[in-house]
Amino acid sequence: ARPVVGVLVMAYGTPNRKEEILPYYTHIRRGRPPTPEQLQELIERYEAIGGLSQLNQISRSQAESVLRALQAMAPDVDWRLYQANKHWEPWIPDVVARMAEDGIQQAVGIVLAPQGSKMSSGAYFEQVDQALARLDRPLQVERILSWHLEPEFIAAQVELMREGLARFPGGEPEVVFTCHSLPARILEWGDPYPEHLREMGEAIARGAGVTRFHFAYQSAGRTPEPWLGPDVRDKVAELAAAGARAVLVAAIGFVSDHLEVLYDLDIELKQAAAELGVHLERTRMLNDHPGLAQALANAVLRAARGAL
Ligand code: FEC
Repeated sequence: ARPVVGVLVMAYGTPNRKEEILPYYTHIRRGRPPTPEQLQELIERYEAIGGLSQLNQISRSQAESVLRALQAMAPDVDWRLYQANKHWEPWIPDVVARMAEDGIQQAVGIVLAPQGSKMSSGAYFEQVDQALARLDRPLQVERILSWHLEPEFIAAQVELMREGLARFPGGEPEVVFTCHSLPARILEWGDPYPEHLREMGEAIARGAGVTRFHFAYQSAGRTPEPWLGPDVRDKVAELAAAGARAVLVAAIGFVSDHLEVLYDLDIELKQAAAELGVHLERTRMLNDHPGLAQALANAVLRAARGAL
């Protein structure tokens, strides 16, 4: 019989209905409910992008494409797909429990965000570990903590970068690569997150022949503690002050169209740039790009072959 391998594809998660925005926000805040003002502000951001985010649908579709790529590359394995979310259903701990109930003994886990950090991909695997600790049967999960330099991923990003550059026929824009910000205390433990952003950006710039590029963080949490910077809004203001009139932002820390891209960049940042006299564009997100599924499948296959 073919060996059975579970493929646990983990995403951030988003509410599926408006009534779910409050419990979702409360979960992100580790159980502390937001104030009515904070909740209202988040509802308004969702309304500005059409009511809700399509992230759950996109994540599920990406996971299904990974499964198809694995089946095509390695038909000698019986791949079983499990998709789970960090902040909304299907919850990671429930899905891990279901894998065990289904008799899965070997699995590979991967997160739909390329770079690694104790506070990003690491936090997904903490949820996996908590679920594993409660199981009464063996389930081995190989962990892919980052896949930011997978060649198929970089190639796909290079293609989207070239397409973005073509929107500036007047000359090369300043390129700004972004990732979601994290609390700056991750630097105290030598977290790889900032280095992963830099490595991804450098590889994409090299592939697309970009000569002027910068790094920034976006969407920092609304908490008093310091977050990684520079914030992308400050970076664009700094470039504008230095005379730049054209900026291309590439949100390479994300793989889908979701709130942090469609609102924070396409609405908020574009408006701030316009006020500074800057023409700002954003490269498209990978979403259902076949290169993304292939990159993830390659990483999963390598991890599975190492474990079998
Ligand atoms: O489309 C959607 O509905 C979901 C969009 C979404 C993505 C996303 C990705 C990441 N986050 C990361 C870390 C944090 C930290 C906090 C935090 C807060 C929020 C809030 C919303 C939200 N995040 Fe998120 N994040 C998305 C949505 N995130 C909504 C709450 C309101 C706000 O602060 O804007 C702060 C928590 C706290 O207050 O204690 C930390 C990281 C990623 C990218 C990697 C990944 O996908 O895991 C890191 C998509």
